[in-house]
Amino acid sequence: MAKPIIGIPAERRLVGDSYRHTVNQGEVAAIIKAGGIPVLIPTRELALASNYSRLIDGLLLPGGPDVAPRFFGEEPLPEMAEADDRLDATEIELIKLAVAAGKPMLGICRGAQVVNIALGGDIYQDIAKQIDHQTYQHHQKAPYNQGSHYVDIAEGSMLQTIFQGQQHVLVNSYHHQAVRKLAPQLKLTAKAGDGVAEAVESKDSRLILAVQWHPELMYKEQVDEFAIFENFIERVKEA
Ligand SMILES: [Mn+2]
Repeated sequence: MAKPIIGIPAERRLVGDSYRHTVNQGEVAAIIKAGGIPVLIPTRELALASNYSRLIDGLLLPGGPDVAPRFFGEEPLPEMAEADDRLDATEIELIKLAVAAGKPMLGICRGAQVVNIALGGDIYQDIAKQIDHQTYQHHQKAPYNQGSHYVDIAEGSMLQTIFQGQQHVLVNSYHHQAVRKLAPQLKLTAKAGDGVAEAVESKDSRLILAVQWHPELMYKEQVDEFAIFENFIERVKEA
């Protein structure tokens, strides 16, 4: 395969006095460095999701706002932050289409949550509020290119290969939501010492890897974090 086309849903944001479709520079740059061609997907036109899905070879689900809880059958708690239901609906549709077409996915932060929701799982709307024991600081105050808490990586996972057998890895953390009930086709492959889910993967294939942390903010200094993107491009090429 020539350089694979990687779709990245672009969040709508108010910048100054106009709305813009935006994607984090780190994700665009990491995909290019790993040998892919990023294509930004607008997220106001759900009806075009199938057209975009046919255009791409792989789907990167980036960080972003909270997912509206109606997509997993709940009402919003007071701790919910901003949500955008057209972004949610577009990403959920793109994920279902990618699964149906066997197009590999990489989820980052919100991306891990929305993949789990799209495939039938759910999330904590707010981990500090809803987990009944003291959790770590998952919204770190340290600079985002620094690791702040450790995660434990599961035996036999893609992450274990990516991190060359290391079991205990320092990652950054910038989230207040997390995967709760796993979708049937996913398995938990990393968690923090407080029990918070930090990565999920497909059970029986190499279709999905999604991490709760932000490798796009660490890959310049950390080769193992860049290996997450290299692994993604490899998976896309072999699909
Ligand atoms: Mn975390």
